[in-house]
Amino acid sequence: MTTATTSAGRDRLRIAIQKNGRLSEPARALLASAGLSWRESRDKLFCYGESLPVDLLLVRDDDIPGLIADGVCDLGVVGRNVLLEQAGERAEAGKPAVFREWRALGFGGCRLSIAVPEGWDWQGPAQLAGKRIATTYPNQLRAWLRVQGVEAEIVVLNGSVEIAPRLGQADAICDLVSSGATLAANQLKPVLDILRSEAVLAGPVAPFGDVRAELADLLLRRMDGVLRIRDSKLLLFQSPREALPQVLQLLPDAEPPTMCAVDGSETLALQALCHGAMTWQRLEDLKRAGARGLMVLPVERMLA
Ligand code: PRT
Ligand code: ZN
Repeated sequence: MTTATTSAGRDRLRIAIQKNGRLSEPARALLASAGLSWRESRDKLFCYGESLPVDLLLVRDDDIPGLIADGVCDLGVVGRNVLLEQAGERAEAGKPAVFREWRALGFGGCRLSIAVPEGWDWQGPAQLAGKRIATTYPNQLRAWLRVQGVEAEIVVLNGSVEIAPRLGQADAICDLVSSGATLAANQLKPVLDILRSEAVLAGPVAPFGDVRAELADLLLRRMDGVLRIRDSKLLLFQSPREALPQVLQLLPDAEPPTMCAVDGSETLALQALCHGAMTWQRLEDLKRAGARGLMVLPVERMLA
């Protein structure tokens, strides 16, 4: 199948997501909150979009950039670490860029870090010169070493990178870290991050030239709405007019509030969309500043 025959003229949008793994549930949840619903095929590899002509293909995360490059899928939800690694691989091979990050999605957060044995007295990247570094991310590591002007040997492994130093295969590693527990269990310590990663919506570099452009636009608008309000709350309260400056100072993450005067008094009724966590502590601080009748409401949907 060529790119032209698989992707040209399709009137449904096809999104690849991870079948099983860290990103599969949050990716489905995000797409569902953007109003998509599906009927799953018996082999559970394909989900036929029912509410919109947007289908899902369930695959291994590492296959997603290639599926976009080949035009088999239009969009994909994948870790930035995977997307950049495969973009780097294409660039090294002299191939043109065909996929890129469209949106950061705010889940699946981790770092691609250099980690060294706990006993090392870490002085900086120059210490890696002449050392062997094990990784499953050779392209990103190579690019980083180049920028640092450090020459080291890259040992490419397919997994279990964290045990490479103990097995004598490498002196240091470059691997994904989230809590750091895996490194600690292997007597390693992270010393610097070469990438901050999270799940991203990946898509082609070139725009779609058919009905998929409208579908992708619609999906992006809805996803943006979902992402904007993910941790947002609607705060309703009243405040004496003179206390307003102090009260608003405690709401730096709020959109400009809507306010109206309560009839015949110096009291204002306000509603503000707040993007940060609305903790008890924060509500108590607002009350001390003069706010009254505080009410925190969940926000389900928003269309800017
Ligand atoms: O089968 P498939 O190929 O689809 O899945 P996979 O095993 O390759 O991927 P999966 O599900 O493990 O990870 C998918 C994506 O989740 C990654 O590409 C990252 O973008 C993201 N992610 C977020 C992580 C982590 N956090 C993470 N902690 N991917 C891997 N890890 C590893 C880490 O390297 C360590 O070995 O999990 C282990 C635990 O980490 P600590 O630091 O919490 O101990
Ligand atoms: Zn994988």
